[in-house]
Amino acid sequence: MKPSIILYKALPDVLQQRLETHFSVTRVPDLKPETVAQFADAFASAQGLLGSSEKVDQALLEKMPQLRATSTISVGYDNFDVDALNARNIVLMHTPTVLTETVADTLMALVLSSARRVVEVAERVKVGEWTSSIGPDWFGVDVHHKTLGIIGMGRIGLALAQRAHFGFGMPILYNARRHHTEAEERFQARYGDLETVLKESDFVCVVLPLTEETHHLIGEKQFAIMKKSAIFINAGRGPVVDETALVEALRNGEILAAGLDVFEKEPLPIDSPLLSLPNVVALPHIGSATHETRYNMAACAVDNLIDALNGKVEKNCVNPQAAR
Ligand code: 8YV
Repeated sequence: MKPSIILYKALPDVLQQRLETHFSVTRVPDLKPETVAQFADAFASAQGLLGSSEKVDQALLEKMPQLRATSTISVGYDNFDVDALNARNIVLMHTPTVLTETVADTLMALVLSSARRVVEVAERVKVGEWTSSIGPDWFGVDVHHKTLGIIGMGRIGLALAQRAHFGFGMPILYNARRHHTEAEERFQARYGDLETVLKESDFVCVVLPLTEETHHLIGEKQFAIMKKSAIFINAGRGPVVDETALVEALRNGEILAAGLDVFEKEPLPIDSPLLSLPNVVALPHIGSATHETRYNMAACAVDNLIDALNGKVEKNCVNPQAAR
């Protein structure tokens, strides 16, 4: 008999079929308590769980006594209670490599659009404000050869450094838990403590996962030591930044602008003060959102679940020690 799994995210047909050759699949719309109650038998017998974005916590795990493997269509897994998974020997698989280049492209898009005010001036063209040759009120600031600060030198930070160094001649300054030899050798990246990176960078790019240590890592004090001309970019996880402090820093001119793909609350509420600031580019968490990459992430997550339920956790597993 095929093992039973719960699928809580739509997949392209070909991937859904691949999943069905290996598993008996129950497709549910989400992981809300009322959905879990409605499909109680399927949750009770499921050995695998596949989807993305929703909370997988103790309360859900209690409804899934047979669960052996979870597979998320994302690199980030802050929505999972990993301690609870470990306590039950449930493995967690993720998709760390397939989205790296696409997210780095998004970061470069945020850098360029914030510095050159692309969104703002394009809107002005659309409402008919381009009536004579443009003056300084349309100007942005240069990107090339400015110092790019990267906080978090993981795979995505490295791909960003590559683009900035080779494409834009930008000196790279970075902070991470440890020195990154490859970044230093290939892109002449310079290591600095957090304060140095904040103080000396023209662009401060946060590419960090959300953990207890990174929650509100960037707040009032950190914005205060950035250059007044600094542009702040976040495409990791929203709660790494104290958004109230960010709004104040943007309003008070402590920094020049911000390019954001992630927020403390997503979807970003329409009454967020960030949306009334002209010097903010706010994207709807599109970091990995291209047709190609989202397909590759879903395919990777499907393969990860097949591997995990066959006891193979050498690749893409967050907690291989939990494998029984
Ligand atoms: C995901 C992301 O696409 O991978 C991540 O951690 O933030 C995005 O690439 C998003 O979580 C939706 O699945």
